[in-house]
Amino acid sequence: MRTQHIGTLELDRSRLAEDLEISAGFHYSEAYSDYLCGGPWKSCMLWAASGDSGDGMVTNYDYGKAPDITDYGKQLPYIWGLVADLVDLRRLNFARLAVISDSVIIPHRDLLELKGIPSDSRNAHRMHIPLVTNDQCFFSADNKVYRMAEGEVWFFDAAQVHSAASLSSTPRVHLMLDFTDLESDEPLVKFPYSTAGSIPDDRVEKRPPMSEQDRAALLNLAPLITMDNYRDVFSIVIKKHFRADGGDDFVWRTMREIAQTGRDTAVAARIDEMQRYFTLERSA
Ligand code: YCP
Ligand code: CO
Repeated sequence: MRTQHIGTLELDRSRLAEDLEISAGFHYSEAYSDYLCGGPWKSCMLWAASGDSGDGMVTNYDYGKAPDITDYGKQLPYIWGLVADLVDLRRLNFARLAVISDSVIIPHRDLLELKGIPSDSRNAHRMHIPLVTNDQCFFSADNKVYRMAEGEVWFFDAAQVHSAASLSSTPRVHLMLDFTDLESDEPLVKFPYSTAGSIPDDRVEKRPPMSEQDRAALLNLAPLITMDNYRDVFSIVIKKHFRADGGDDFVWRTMREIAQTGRDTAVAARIDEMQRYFTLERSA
């Protein structure tokens, strides 16, 4: 399903705040933090196989067991109620809180590591519902940078190369829901929606074109890039992508160019290897 906004929930701010305060005491997994440059990707399972919150790596759950609410989910009556009222729980594999601040996500595709899981039980559709966000939180795909607002329900195409950023110290909290494939025409969501949409124009950031000066300045990192700092360079390049339009595939293209122009061939090899891992193949 294409990334699109399909509806909006009216959030009860005070009940949400109560749940979020409870969730502050949870143990969050930092699985997948290698996808980020900056702060970690913190997640907490509210619904997962056998109701076991597990370690947060979706490849480490037993897909033969029915998913159920976890002890964390049970402690968040308001947030869990939002999920239970909204979606078809029979197809819900995972519901997680996903929290990031001061961080950017390396452009990647998800679901690549799930090919070994039977097609009727693996994650195939994702939804995002921002619970707490701010104007420095972004997503990107297809060289579009866009924002989701609090309470909005989005279908999210995780099979497409995407990136995200939370460019302030205020934590961004999203509900992230993963569903199995659709066997029938039965709707995933209990309100009327169509899947014919796309990212609304008014959510797309109007970024200025990348200046020649900025491009040159980024390429001037080539003599500096080493195995010690290539993730810092990644962070600079990804942040630049969220602020200015450098064209299609800007992040990977620029990282490859910086690495290949640099002195250390090991760095160029690492960037190639990362691009394969994050966007092409990732065996379980
Ligand atoms: C995301 N994808 O795009 C997540 C982050 C890894 C998987 C963690 O938000
Ligand atoms: Co992702």
